[in-house]
Amino acid sequence: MRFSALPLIIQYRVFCIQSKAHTAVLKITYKVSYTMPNPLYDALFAIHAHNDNKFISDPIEKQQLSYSAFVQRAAQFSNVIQEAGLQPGDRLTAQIGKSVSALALYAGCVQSGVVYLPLNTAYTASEVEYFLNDSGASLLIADPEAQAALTPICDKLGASMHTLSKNGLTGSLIDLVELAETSSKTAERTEDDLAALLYTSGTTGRSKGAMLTQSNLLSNAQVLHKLWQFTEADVLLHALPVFHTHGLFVATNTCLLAGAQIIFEPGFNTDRIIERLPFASTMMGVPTFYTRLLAEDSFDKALAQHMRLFISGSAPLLADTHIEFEQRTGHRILERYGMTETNMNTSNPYDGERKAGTVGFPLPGVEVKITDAETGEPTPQGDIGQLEVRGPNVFKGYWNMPEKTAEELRENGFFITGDLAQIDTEGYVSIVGRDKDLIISGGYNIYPKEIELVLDEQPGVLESAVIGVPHPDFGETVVGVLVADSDDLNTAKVESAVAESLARFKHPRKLIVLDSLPRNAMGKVQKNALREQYKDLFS
Ligand code: MCA
Ligand code: AMP
Repeated sequence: MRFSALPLIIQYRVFCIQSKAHTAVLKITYKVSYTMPNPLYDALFAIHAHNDNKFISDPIEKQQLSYSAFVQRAAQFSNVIQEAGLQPGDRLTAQIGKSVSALALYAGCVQSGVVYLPLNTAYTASEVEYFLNDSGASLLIADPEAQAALTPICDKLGASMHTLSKNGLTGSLIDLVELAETSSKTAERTEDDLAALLYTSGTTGRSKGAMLTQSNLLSNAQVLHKLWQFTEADVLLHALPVFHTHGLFVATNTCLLAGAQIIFEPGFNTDRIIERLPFASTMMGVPTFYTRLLAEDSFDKALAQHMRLFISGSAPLLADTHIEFEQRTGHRILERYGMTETNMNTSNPYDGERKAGTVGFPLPGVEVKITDAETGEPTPQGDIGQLEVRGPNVFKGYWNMPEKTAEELRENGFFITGDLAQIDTEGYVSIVGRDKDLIISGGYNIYPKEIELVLDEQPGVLESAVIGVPHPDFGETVVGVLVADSDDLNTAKVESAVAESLARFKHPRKLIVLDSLPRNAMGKVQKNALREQYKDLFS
């Protein structure tokens, strides 16, 4: 391991215990260690080069991979990326299943200095085309099943493609990885260099690429690791997708820093989770995970007794779920709040009261304030206003969108989240609403405008309004309200057109046809009235 890969504190200890005779030499080494060539790689991966503890395991199927083997695998991916001609700062897009190879690809990108752009596996070919084109990525890693649809897009955009099967075991990428050396040159990066580009939808319809730097990811992981007290004795039950901040950075980076073990599930399957829970000490999930567990009689106190911590985020956890969970298991879920652009911002305390319906306190190093949307001035204590955050966790801006960036990221470093919040007298933050037209279904963000644009194009549709309504499983779900401009409106045809262009999770679960949309005096569609009218559709 390169000496500089050791955290400074350890290096300092090594330095202190050396004999006096070596002091001169060590002083030089200590100085050299200040130039960390790739802070994220060094902290998350290089540190484990000789760690033979388990990293990924499946206690039921008796499979395991050590940290050191993973670091070697990541180096093979890094070599393949470099041999493909990608330079530090270039973008690599991946639309692949959840597998150890997917994680090693992420690590390989960090090592080679390439910006990682993971995509939801549900995205259609036309959605992938947008991301590939907008990011200017030169390499796409895709599922072999998508190869036929994506090859013409890559050809058009001048990008190369490699395939990786859902389980990460086969594909043209693996063929090359198998032949690659198990050590790789680590690209020199600074804390301010980009590590990842994660797309997040916008109110204007099309997605914006959030530029996340090495220090955005590293600083947040360091804070969470400490705050949630992760250690190498922990075993995290990981059932989240690894194409979003929650599963890729919050869950994985925190474990990597701690040297903890991960039970790496391909997705959330309630039976498999219940089977593996006895082997875990912690779990992170979206609220749907917890409501699905509570729906199982076998999920009881005995099953959860040994657990150290359950964490929830990405969508509001209903206070009722929080209370029912505690009654059933004796555990209070720790709720935290974040965004793609900011990583995590607030968290309920590890020690101390975890208040239901709140997202806790600002993380160490993160400032939050509640401001008036009109004036941008702080509101009086306890008032509801827009939530702004500032800290090392806050992204660098939107890829190639300086104007959008300037609208949401103030010059003084505060990012306007678009969430409405209030802070109680003890300092607990509550997210009470959204200043943005956003639906969160099962933890996935859905921007109504993107769906409305597709609906409005369909024959027979005069106009549309897309709303989110309460849903027992997904928290919220999508409903499309249409106004017909002729007798030609065929909702089945509208549904198949939506299926062509948008990922399944964005599809309206119901289409309703009205004579007209409710509007206010200014002519603006009153979505609140529609939400109220259809709030019991799925209850
Ligand atoms: C799957 N479907 C969905 C969703 N997921 N529809 C709406 N919303 C969803 N979230 C579709 C499937 O395609 C399927 O369609 C049908 O719904 C039922 O699928 P099911 O088997 O029940 O779904 P699943 O595979 O069990 O997935 C549900 C899930 C999953 C486990 C809740 O969506 C999930 O893992 N969500 C986590 C999302 C996440 O990681 N968010 C973090 C974003 P059909 O029936 O037609 O086949 S990061 C973030 O928000 C910030 C930074 C933060 O704070 O963390
Ligand atoms: P994303 O754009 O996918 O990163 O989603 C970020 C959004 O998810 C935030 O702006 C919030 O609206 C929402 N969110 C995340 N965590 C929570 C939470 N614990 N409670 C309420 N909303 C949340």
